[in-house]
Amino acid sequence: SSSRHDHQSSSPNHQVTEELTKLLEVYRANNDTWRIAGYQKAIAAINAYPKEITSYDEARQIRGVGERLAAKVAEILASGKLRKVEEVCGSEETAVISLFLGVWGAGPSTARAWYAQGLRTLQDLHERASLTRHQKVGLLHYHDLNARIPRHEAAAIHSFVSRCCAEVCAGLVTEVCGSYRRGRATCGDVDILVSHPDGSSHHDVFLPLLDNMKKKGFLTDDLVTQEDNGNQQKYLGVCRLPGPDSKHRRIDIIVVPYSEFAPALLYFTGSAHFNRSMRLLATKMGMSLSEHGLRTNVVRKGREKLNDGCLLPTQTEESIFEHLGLPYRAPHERDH
Ligand code: DCP
Ligand code: MG
Ligand code: MN
Repeated sequence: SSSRHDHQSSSPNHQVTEELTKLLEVYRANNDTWRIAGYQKAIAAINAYPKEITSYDEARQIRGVGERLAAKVAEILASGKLRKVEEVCGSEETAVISLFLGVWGAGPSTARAWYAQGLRTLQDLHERASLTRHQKVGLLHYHDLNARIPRHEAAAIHSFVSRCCAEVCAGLVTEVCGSYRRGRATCGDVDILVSHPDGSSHHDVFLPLLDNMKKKGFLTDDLVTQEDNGNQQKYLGVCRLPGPDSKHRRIDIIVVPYSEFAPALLYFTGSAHFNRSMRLLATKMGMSLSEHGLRTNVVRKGREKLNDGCLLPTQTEESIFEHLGLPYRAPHERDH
C-alpha cells in the first residue's frame, strides 16, 4: 500500500533516511526484492536510532545496517547526498515508473509495461492504459491516496467509524491499528479492527456496516471485500470525512470474532516486518502464529504443515508474547 514518502521527520538522521528512501524507490521501481527488503530494514533501524549518526563505524553498529549500507550512510554524511541517486533518479524512465507506481493496484511490472507502451503521464494512463478496477480508483484519487494522513485525521476517521458501528449494533468495539497504533505522526491508511465482546454479534455486522457508511457518503470506492478468510471479514476501500476540504483516504476494516481479538490486534498493528519476525520465531518453536491465533505442537515437514497443532489461549497481546518467551513490546516499540 502507500507507505511512500514515509520518513519520520523527528529522527535526528532525517537527511540520511530521506536520501536512502530515494534509492529504495528506485529499487521498488525495478522490483529488486532483496534490496527493497534490505533498505526498508536499514531505514527503519536508522529511523529508530536515537542519536545523530556521525561515522561509518557508528552506522555499521546499528542492527540491519551492513557494510554496503554503512558506506552509503558515510557518503551522505560527507556530501549530503548519494551520487547513485543523482545518476538514476535523473533518468526519465525511473521518474515515470515511480509516478506510475503511485497508482494503487499497479506493481512494478505493470508500471514498466505502461512505460514500454509509451505512456508518460497520468493523463496518458487515463486516456490510453487498460486499467483494472483497482487501478481506476487509484488513478481517480491519485494525489489524495499518495498523501500521508495526519494522525489527528486518522483519529477523526476512527471516531466516524465508531459512530457508524454503534448505529449498526450496540456494543461493537473498535480499535485503530497499523501505523497509527504504533504511534506514527502520519499514516498511509487507517486500519480499523471491529469485534463484539458477546462473541456472536460480529457475524451479522460486516455488510450492514459497509452499507451504513456508503449511505452516508463516507465510503466512496470499494477495493476489496473479502469474506472468505476463516472467520474474519476484511474490507479495503476509500473513505472521505464530511466537509468540503477533506481528502479521500485509504481505509481497511476487519471484523473478527472476539475469540480472535488479541491475535488480530497484534497482526493488524504490525509492523509487517515485526509480524514476519514474530511468525518466524513461532515457527522455530514448533508453533504457528497468525491473525487467527497461536498454535502449538505444529508438526512440519519442510515448509508443509502435517497437523494444525492445538490452539493456545490468547486473551491478550501480552499472553502471545508470553507463550513465545518474549518480553512484551508496546505498539510503539514494534515499528521495525
Ligand atoms: N500486514 C502484514 N503483512 C503485510 C501487510 C500488512 O503483516 N504484507 C499487517 C501489519 C501492518 C498491518 O497489517 O502493520 C496494516 O497494514 P498497512 O499496510 O496498513 O501498514 P501500516 O499501517 O503498518 O503502515 P501504513 O502507514 O503504510 O498504513
Ligand atoms: Mg496502515
Ligand atoms: Mn492498511
